[in-house]
This record gives sequence, C-alpha cells and structure tokens, in this order.
Amino acid sequence: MYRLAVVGATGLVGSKMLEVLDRKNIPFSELTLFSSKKSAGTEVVFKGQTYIVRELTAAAAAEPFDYILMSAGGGTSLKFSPLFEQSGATVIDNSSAFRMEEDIDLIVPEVNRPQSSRTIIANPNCSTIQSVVPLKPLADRFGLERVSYTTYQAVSGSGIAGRNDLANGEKGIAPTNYPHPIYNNALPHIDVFQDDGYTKEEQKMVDETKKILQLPELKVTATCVRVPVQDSHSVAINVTLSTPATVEEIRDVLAAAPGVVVVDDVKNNAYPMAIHSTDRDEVFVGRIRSDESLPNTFHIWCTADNLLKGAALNAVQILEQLHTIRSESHV
Ligand code: 2RA
Repeated sequence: MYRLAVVGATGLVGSKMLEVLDRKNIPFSELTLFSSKKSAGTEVVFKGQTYIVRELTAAAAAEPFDYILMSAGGGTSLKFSPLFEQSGATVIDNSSAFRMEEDIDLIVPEVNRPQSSRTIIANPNCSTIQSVVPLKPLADRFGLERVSYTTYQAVSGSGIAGRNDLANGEKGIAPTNYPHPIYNNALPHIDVFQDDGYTKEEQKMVDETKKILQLPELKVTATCVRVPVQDSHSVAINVTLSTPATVEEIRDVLAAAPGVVVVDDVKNNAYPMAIHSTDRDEVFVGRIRSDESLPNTFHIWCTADNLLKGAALNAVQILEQLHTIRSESHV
C-alpha cells in the first residue's frame, strides 16, 4: 500500500487528480494533500473522508512518501520535486519544469514507458498528450516524416483565471489572464513569445512530440490558439507518413489504438467536438482525409479533455503504469 500525496490539491488539475483517483483502484494506505500557504487549511472530502490541506514546506517534502502527484506550477516543482525525490518518493509532475531534462522520462502510457533511474517523471503538455496518442500507432505502422499542428485550446488550460476571463468577457469585463479579450475572440498566443516568434506552448509541442515518440529527426511545427471554449482542446494534425497509406488504413489503425475513439462519418455530420470529449478519458479523432497538396500526407482532427487526458488522468495513468511495473517485478 502506498503513501500518496497530491500537491496542488485545490487547483483545477489537482482536484481532477482526486476525481480520477476516486474511480481507480490504486492501493494507497495514506493520502496527504498539499497546497500553497494561501490554500492551506482548506477541507477536501475524498472517498467520504475529510482531509485538511497542508502547506507544502521543505520539512514536509522530507517525510516518507511513495508517490507524489504534483500539479502546482513550475516554480513549486523546481523547489520541491528534487526534495521529494531525495526523500525516496517518485514524483509525477504536471509542470513543464523537468520535461526536457535528458534524464527525466516524459510519459504518455499509451505511447511509452519510464526508462530513467530518476524518480521525477514529467507529465507532458496537454495538447501534446492528446496528439501523440493517435500519432504513435501511425508512427509504428507507417513511419512519420513531418507533423504540423494547429491547436484550438480551451480556457481551462489557463486554470480558473482563464475560465473567469471567458465568463467575465461576456459581461464586457476586461481580461486579467490574457492580453486581449477571449470572449468572442481567438488568441494566437499561449504562454510567452520567444525571440523566433514561436510561443513557448508551440515550442513545447515541437520538443515534447519528438522526445515522447523518440523521433529526434521528426519535422514538427505548431501554431497554438486559445479559443472561447471552457474545456477540451482541439488539435488539427497535418501528418506526412514515411510509407504509403490510405485513409481507410489510417482509420483502421486509429480505431484499434489504445485510448482512441474514432468519430468519422461526415455524411452524418459526425466528427469529434469539445462537447463530446469533455469529461471523457479518451482522445477522439476524425475528419481523417488525404491532404492532396502533398504526397502521403493526411489531415486528422482530434479533441480531448485537457484537464483529464491532457493532465490529471495521464498523471494517474502513469502512477498505474508504475504500480503495474512494480507488481510485475515482484512476481
Ligand atoms: C494551456 N497547455 O492550455 C497550456 C497549459 N495547460 O494553457
């Protein structure tokens, strides 16, 4: 039985982690909830028991835990994840703090498994997670040459502040989390701009896709857009394959892929939409069609709940994966 802690338990993703844990059968004997000083003392009910959220301190990080689900931002993770690791815990970190560290695993359980001896494991960016789930079976079957992403990302990707800006925008109240109104608008600006004109969100999708798929030579580009949708990110994926394929073959490969639901019947207006994927665990794919402008290139549209598969569910699935690996090693 594990001693488990959730850091950031009162945030959007942290509370989703508890929702997912509540429906999973991960054996833990103790659960500790941590937050910043501001939220310490909050009462959280989990499986009928009331927990008092504790402030995360260096002393607390030295206590004996087996697993830490961390969703408290990059600064908190940089400060505390190494302390938890030094105390013998395995940290599954939802921030971008460690994702591109060479010796840190970046995991989507349908796609890859932990290999490193480090016990900080990084949860990828939400829009990357939902994209590599369908790309992995296509890479295995046909090989990948190039991927171009355009994302349409929900405001809950910015947390409670994003949701508030959408709701307040409808009342004409200026946004606090975005540089421009998000209500009745689309912002081609997620995270900060780099000197090359890409945003950090776009750079994350480029770098993380290559690392997770273990394809360092893969050509990847991205345009990431915030849209006035509460939950679920949508991603238009334009993919060039290494070997010839038909739309039917691609659809069949995706239909058999773990964690994927194909919704692709345009004659009946059937295709993935954010309203389908919100509160669901799977990645929904559709609008599969050939891109006639380039050889062996195809369009795929996918949606997924950015708080579930894009964050909390994927993190808990990594914990399940580690539990399975641990159980198998004790057989
Ligand atoms: C966003 N992917 O959507 C980023 C972080 N969650 O804002």
